[in-house]
Amino acid sequence: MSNASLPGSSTMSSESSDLTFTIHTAPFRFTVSRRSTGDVLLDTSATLVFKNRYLEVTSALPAKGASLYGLGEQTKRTFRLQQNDTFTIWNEDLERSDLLDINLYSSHPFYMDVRPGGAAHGVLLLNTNGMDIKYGGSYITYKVIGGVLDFYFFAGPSPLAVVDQYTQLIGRPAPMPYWSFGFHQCRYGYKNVADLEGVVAGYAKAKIPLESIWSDIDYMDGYQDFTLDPVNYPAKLLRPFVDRLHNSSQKYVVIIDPAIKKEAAPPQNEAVGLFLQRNGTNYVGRVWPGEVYYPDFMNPRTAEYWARKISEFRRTIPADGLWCDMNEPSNFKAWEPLNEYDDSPYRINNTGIHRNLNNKTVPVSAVHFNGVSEYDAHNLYGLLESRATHDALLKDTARRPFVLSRATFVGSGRYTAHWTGDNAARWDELAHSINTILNSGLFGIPMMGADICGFNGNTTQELCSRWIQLGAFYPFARAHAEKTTVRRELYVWEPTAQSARKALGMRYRMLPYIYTLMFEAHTTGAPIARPLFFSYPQDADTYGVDRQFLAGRGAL
Ligand code: MIG
Repeated sequence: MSNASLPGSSTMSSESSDLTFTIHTAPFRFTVSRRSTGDVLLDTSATLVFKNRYLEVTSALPAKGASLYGLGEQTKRTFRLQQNDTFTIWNEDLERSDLLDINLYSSHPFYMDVRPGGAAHGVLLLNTNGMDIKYGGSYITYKVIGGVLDFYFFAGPSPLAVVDQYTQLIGRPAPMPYWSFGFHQCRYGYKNVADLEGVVAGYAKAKIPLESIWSDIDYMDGYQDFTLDPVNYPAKLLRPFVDRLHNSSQKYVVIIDPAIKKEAAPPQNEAVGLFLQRNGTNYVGRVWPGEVYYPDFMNPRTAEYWARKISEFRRTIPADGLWCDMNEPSNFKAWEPLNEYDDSPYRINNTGIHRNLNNKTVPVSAVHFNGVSEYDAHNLYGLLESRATHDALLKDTARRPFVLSRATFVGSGRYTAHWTGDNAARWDELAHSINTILNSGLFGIPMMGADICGFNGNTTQELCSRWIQLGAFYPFARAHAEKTTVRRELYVWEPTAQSARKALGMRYRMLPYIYTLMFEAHTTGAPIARPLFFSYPQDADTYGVDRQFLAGRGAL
């Protein structure tokens, strides 16, 4: 460290770093600058508030010429941040992801800033609490409802160097198995094993490659994890079906929701500490199976319980991957009577209308292992479930796990793939999917996709044809749909089938390349789907491009 003191300020920097940190005493503020260019990357001169449960910091940005990307998760009109864009960071199950600029399932208080000439840096506020962030063009403001101001700066200076440095800190993306880069078909509402068989046969007949078929909550008995519907999905039919899939080198993925039906929880004496607590007992919420407890994945014993349940289930149905839904965590129960711990002094803009933090989730007054409050840990729920699920699969199969999680946080990429959630079958959604997917790459979760053909609403032949032409180049390529909508397997319309054969044919020819990109992602953090400026950082014309993207360095 060198420490050059000016009157009223002191500057710190390590010899090897291009960044310097300066504390100014009168008035108090701190700045972070890039030594080689003199650029100021953060300057807290405008506002700095540090109180219990309320932190506010504003940093000046150059009035012109900084291009920012990241922050979220939310659906956005453009990939590059626009002046006056706002972000709320709070994991939320809105039941739809097609509304613009509203907090969704995941939390990533990380952005990348690219300056004219191409020098890029990254900024992470490593804080799990809810927050509002405003990008004002010439400034960025954080209003955070807890924790501390734990900022990390990644000096780049290339965009690839930024994600390399970022994933060194938060964990490298999990190496996904080769099969998971094939095409996946899912649908909420597949009726029974015969329905699944028909879909697999439909793909074979249409000569469209199908790597895996998925089951949504339909396979369960009363929507309970680790059970099978005895009428429509009995083991005596489902197991031979999965065996036949495996014999033809195809895979089977099932959904699991975190919440466990009260009656199915281990007896009280074994269950102590396994579930979230409130007022000294297990908190009871409501999700698909009825009244439920929420596993507390902060407790190492809960991870053991989870691994045991997964392993037991896999003895009956050897599922190849697991899909973790509803892990914001979602809760259908109306708000509890609120106590002082169920609110915050400043109301973040939850769901776009400043809803209470408890909206559609576990009350934030609930308590985890070691007394950690849900108020502080809420945004970690999906990350911790992903870790437990990943580790359970690894232990049970001794193979690279495939996990898909709806809720994510900083570092989730180490365990899981991700998707954009409940999108809509609309043209604007086709476009917006690119923004969310490129963001996920910045967040260290490169295995990312959107529901091809759209989830909510009735799709059309034309939209579905175009969507597979784009979706064939998503890192994670899965078609999925809501149960009340028209069937949209890619063979349903012949023109769509033609598009699918062509686009997926190209994807399959590129699989060795895509798989190499996965290796690069795992070793250096480089996204699989990349913005153009990753390959052309000096070319300012690429900074606003979000209707095109690159697979790796060179395939547009
Ligand atoms: O309350 O399992 O985002 O993909 O099909 C809805 C049913 C629960 C939400 C997921 C969606 C899934 C659906 N789930």
